Amino acid sequence: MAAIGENLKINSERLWDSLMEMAKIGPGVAGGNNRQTVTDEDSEGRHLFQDWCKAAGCTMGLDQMGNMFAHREGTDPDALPIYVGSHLDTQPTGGKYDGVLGVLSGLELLRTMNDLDIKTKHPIVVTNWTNEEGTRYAPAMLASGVFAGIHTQDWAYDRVDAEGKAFGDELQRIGWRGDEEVGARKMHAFFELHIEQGPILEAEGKQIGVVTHGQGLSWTQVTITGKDAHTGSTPMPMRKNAGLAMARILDKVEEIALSHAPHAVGAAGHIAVYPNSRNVIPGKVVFTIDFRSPDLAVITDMEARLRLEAQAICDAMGMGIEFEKVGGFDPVAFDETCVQAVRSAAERLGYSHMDLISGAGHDACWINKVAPTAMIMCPCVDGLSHNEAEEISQEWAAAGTDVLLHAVLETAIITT
Ligand code: HGY
Ligand code: MN
Ligand code: MN
Repeated sequence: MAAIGENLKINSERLWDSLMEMAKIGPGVAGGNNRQTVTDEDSEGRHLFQDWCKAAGCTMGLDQMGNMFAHREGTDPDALPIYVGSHLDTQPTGGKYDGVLGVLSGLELLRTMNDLDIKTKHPIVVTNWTNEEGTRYAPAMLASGVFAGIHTQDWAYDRVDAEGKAFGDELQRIGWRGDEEVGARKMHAFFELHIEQGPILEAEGKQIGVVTHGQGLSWTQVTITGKDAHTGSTPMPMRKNAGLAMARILDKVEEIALSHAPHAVGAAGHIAVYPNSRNVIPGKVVFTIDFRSPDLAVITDMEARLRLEAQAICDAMGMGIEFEKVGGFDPVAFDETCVQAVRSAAERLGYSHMDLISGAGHDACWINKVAPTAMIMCPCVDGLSHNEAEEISQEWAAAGTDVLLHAVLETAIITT
């Protein structure tokens, strides 16, 4: 077969149709998706993906964390596979493309290679990583984290959701707990296509993000203990209002993140107020602070200042406070050879591109610890994600998948 030419492209219509078909499973209430990890909707999406992969001639592997591996044979049985993929689970008010584009673009690679009867030295494996989002079960990237040896499988199985249901039990219940040992698979390389989930590529008018790094993440769960009391008859000086303490702490979180502008970010997305009754002063609040930065020293500083400032606020208000680190990973530098394969693919195809640091966390951030890894990003409209209005164009999806195809074929070595 001729060298990989710029005219070698995927089937954009077929990719888009598959994205729209998957989006019908676990619909949200505003055009997006609510297909949370190890729910029945997750299982339905997994079955559809598995059916498509089998129709494309793949064999399907499944490990004890429910990670799915659709395998396309290579010509050299001893060559380690090239893995591609992302996640099919979504936020409760998620979009149609976060993670899903990375899985279904991998499937589109196999379909295109089948159409053109392309054979490669290295096998190709398309992966669906379980519980990337970390919304129902913290932390994010749970199963890829077990695969990379970050978390033990038992610890992961014991994670509980807001209803007290354990992850391992739910994975078993939906019938997607496989037998394969997690992490036993060895990879030649891993590539992940993902929407940017930020505004940079669209604002810069670029079709492709060549992701050189991923920023680090820190999740600290804070529990404040005040005192339930009547919101009407309790005099203001007597109150132990845990909600008020949280408000003052969240204002400090904003101040701490802005003190490291322009790259650091901070917010609380998870907030639980108890008893959450209109006429009861909240005696307890539990919330999670999400700090991120490309610089580990900045993350460490933000974590330390949060604990110091929050403790001082609660001491002054006569309330108890507890901190628990519930997630996090250091900033990531992706593999230069894989990153260059992405960059040269974009150049060969004539797609506008720029180097990018990923603002969001991805399974690739953990897989980078066990295999040479790189990411490709495509723009998303207004940089919006983790919102049902998340949107991308068919052209952006196709361009990202074309780059994935070329980067993978360059790495997998075409034999015919
Ligand atoms: O939190 C993240 O960055 C990813 O969306 N799980
Ligand atoms: Mn994602
Ligand atoms: Mn996400």
